[in-house]
Amino acid sequence: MHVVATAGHVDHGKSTLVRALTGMEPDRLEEERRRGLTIELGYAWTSLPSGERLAFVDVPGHERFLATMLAGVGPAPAVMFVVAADEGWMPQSEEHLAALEALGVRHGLLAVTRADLADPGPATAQAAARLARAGLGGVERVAVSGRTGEGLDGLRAVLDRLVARLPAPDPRAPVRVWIDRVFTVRGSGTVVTGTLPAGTVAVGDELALPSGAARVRAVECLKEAVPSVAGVARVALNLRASAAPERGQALVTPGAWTWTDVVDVRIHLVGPAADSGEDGPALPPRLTAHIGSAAAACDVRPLGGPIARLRLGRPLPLHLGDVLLLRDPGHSAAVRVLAGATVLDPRPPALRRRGAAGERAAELAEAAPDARSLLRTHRLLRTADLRAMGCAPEGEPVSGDWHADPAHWIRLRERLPGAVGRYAAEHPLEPGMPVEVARRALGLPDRRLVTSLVAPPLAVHDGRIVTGSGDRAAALPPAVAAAVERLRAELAARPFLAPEAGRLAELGLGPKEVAAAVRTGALLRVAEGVVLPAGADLRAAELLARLPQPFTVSEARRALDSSRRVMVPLLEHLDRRGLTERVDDLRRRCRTPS
Ligand SMILES: Nc1nc2c(ncn2[C@@H]2O[C@H](COP(=O)(O)OP(=O)(O)OP(=O)(O)O)[C@@H](O)[C@H]2O)c(=O)[nH]1
Ligand SMILES: [Mg+2]
Repeated sequence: MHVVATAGHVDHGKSTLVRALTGMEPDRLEEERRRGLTIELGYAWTSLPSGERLAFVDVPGHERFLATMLAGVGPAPAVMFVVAADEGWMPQSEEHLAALEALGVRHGLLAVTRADLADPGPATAQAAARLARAGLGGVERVAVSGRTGEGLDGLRAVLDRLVARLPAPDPRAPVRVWIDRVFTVRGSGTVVTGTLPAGTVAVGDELALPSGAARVRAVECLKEAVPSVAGVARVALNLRASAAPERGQALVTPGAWTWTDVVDVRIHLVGPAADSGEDGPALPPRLTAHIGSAAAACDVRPLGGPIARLRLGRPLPLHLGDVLLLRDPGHSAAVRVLAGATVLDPRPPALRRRGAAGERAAELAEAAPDARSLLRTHRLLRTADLRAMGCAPEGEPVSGDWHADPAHWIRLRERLPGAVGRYAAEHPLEPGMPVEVARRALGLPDRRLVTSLVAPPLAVHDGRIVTGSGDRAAALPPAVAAAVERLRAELAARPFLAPEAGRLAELGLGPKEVAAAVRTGALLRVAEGVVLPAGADLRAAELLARLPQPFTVSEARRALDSSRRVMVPLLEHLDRRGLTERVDDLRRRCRTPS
């Protein structure tokens, strides 16, 4: 099915035309019929000659109901612009056209109605010229009368050609239904209606409202219950929600949108505002932003040129490329619609430094609404972030589900070896830079990114980034190497008499230095505080093998000319290495290594 919204000056015959086309009454309220005026959005539908089904969202033309008009036009992909032949172009014609231009509506038709009252020629020419200026120059025109039915068949043919040209929406797109009506049905709870522009809603789906989750209990499309419906469609959804949904809220696929109250946008002035403006947006600082059926207070901060930052009165679920309509809420001039604002970044960075606004504007001036532009700003984004911001990731992730701006990734790759080198210089006793420290040094959000940046000659070993040169003993700082040499010299006579802790410290071998020397293989630590020159364990096993087997700790101690303090942990170390083994509580024997 297709959805077309009406537009046009008050009383020009929009509702009459919808009624004539569909046989349905778009003005449902008693008050509307009494006053002969549309107040609320009206809904009616029909089948076109081709068999395509078409639903109308009939909007009010009265200037007081502009917000309602915007709620109707916002989600509709095409418009039926109505101008009365006997009145011609009028102020709300101009205002509605400005709204269509701001929203970027590119599909529609011009119906010059009440053609039974006046020659439609002049009004058609006048309206066509205006539409052309607003980017709707290509639309077909048709003269009709809602009263006599003249021209209606032609209008139906025009509608058929219009809907045939509309782009087919993606049924797998994330759902966003801007709620335009809420009512309760006795016995079945809350029903919301709206236009589903794309994606699919099915019974049982869990969607999200600002107040929380909402389960779809039933789906209706043009008054028929259906198991599911794909956009474009008018839908009525029976919901089970924790809090009552409201008009102006959006019902969305969870996680698929960025709920945001700050966005960077490109401003596109429309109507009279465009004629008066120079090049930058001369907008008042406080406006109302409309999207879908939502209206939110909005502060405008110009960043430079057409780029501005909008701060919204409440968070809205937005995507890159969404268009917000900006309207002057207090202005009494004929046209209050001032601009369209295309979202270039739904999660913009804070602007702290002097000059940051100008830089940001320059950065966004050329930006296309795509993943590449977002990554240039955000540098690193996860797949889910990109999707929630409204774009499919391009290319392969650099690590896990992380995508990177290519230039940024190259810079990181270049920075990592320097950071590792500096760390090694500042921490000569450590075997390498902890990955977590590197993560912080590079300002990265995830350790996996660091790991992915590591390339030869760097390597990750035990949670540290090491230079893969292999000769790690060579990495021992000279002072420590010298201390190890002094220790060897001292132990030359009695190589198994490990020095006491105090002596180690005198030699310049504190716990850190010992750890480094052990790591490089210069020293052997058989127990906490018991340190011997490397290879002492193998030498001990050789000597012990010459003893009568099995032997006691005391016999071993005498054979190695050592002390009990050293001998007990040394023998346990030899047990662990499989060089000796216990025979009973007192004795051990040597094992021939297999
Ligand atoms: N003679 C004639 N009168 C028409 C025609 N179309 C509408 N009218 C009359 O014009 C008046 C306004 O028509 P509506 O259809 O309510 O106009 P509207 O554009 O929906 O008005 P709003 O919704 O309030 O903006 C009504 O009195 C209609 O009967 C037409 O083609 N010929
Ligand atoms: Mg009407």
